[in-house]
Amino acid sequence: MNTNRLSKTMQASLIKQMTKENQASQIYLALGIWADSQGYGGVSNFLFRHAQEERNHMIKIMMYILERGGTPMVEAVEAPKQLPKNMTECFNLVLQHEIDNTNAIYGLVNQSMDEKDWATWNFAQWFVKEQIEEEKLALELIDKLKIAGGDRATDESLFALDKFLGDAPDEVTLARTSTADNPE
Ligand code: OFO
Repeated sequence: MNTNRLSKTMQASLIKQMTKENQASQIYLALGIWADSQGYGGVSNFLFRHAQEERNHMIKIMMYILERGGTPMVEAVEAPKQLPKNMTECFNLVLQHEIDNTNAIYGLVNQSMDEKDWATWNFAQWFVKEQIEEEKLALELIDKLKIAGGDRATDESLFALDKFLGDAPDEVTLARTSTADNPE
């Protein structure tokens, strides 16, 4: 008896999304390293926390595939290609990345509808909601930087922004209940 409750195509798409989340984690790590090298410890800390969150997303999908009787796969990820030249570019990359990922999640939702796989449709809704939060967070970062003066922000205002992000309550536990220990 076939105990895999996922279609072959759905399993492949979920594995692809696992890889995308893992890739996202690498991107956030690279951005965090960049921010730290520029002296923005608060921003880098924020980005590192977010890298962990993206990894949790990968684990969440992995657990779902297992629960459905499927076989997840850990695929290779590419080294992040683009590093920012300044903080505006850094936050724009964050937003662009989140929008790309939202589109990938929408692809999963569409596929689950086409396949009438309502379990996966239901599972994917968590990510739809999560992406709303993540895009909102990225937009807020851009707004805050604009208020600080954007590319012309003074060292003082960048210092304040850096401190704010370093001290920010863990908004980035956006995967809130999902961790490597508890991938809900
Ligand atoms: Fe996985 O949420 Fe951002 O990309």
